[in-house]
Amino acid sequence: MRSSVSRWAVLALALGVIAGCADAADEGMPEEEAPDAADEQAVEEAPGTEEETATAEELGTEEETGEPGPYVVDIVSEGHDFQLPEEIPSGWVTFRYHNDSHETHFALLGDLAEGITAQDSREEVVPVFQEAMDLINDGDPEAGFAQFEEMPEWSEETVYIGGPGFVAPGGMAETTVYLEPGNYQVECYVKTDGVWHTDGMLVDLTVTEEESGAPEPDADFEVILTNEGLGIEGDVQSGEQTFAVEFAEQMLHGNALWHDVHVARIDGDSDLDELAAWMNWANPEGLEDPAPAEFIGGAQMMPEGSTAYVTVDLEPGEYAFIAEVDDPQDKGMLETVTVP
Ligand SMILES: [Cu+2]
Repeated sequence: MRSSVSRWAVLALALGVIAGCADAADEGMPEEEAPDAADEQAVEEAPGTEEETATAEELGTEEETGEPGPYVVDIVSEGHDFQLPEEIPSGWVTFRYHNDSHETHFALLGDLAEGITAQDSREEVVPVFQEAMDLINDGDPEAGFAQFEEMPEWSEETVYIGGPGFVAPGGMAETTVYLEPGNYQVECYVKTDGVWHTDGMLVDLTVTEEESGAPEPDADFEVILTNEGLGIEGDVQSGEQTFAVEFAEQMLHGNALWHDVHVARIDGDSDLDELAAWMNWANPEGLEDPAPAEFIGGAQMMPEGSTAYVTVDLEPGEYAFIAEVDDPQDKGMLETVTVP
């Protein structure tokens, strides 16, 4: 679960936010930390350091051109676990998240305050969320949200840096982000029987000073996220598609999170209201496995000014692009697309 960020800095807000006054949101944004210029940085510094960066798997260079290819880090889950390297390079990194389990998961990256580890999150953050969720499930959301006063101060400094979105059992989600060196955690806070998956899915990941050497990916279309909603620009075709996710604006929502985007296959029988309600963890049925749709990935929340790239394999059909926020439909954060 989200240990953090400024969402707890403005925690005093949470009750009010949940009650519907969502304004003070941006006070909490760590804009200074937002990797605004992330797009430009990697491209220049990428002299083929690939051979040296042997800590994780990667795709080879494109031999014909001599240009560096993506730096791929595979993450595997077989249950409530994350199997991944302990260290990866900084710069553009492509995560391929293989969900070999029987539940829906995601892999959210959080850049932790100095000296903080996933163990600190397990000891000081997870219990707060679990107590809160238990109270919400017992019908006392007010007492549940009051729990967040117990969040440790360091959690306010956690900066969420995206990562693979929701992915159905047996699926693979691919997301590319630009990472600064630091001590990160990777987490999934989907719930099973009201218990967060952070019981096992909260692990450390060190991002080293070494550069991945990978270029910024090219995009086939774009998803623009603003505080007014989610917009898709360009044509969405079938086959393998990479879309850029531009976090043009960012804000704190009623579920105390920033917006993001996930992609789910839908059909005529899909209940979009049910899907929308599922996107809010603060609902007892929200984020509770199984998901009401087949998710195929997405881009987890990032600071304003960031860009992520998501690669999906689209068969012709209907898809929902949706944010993990409260009331995504009312916020213009649910768009449906027909892929020809
Ligand atoms: Cu999970």
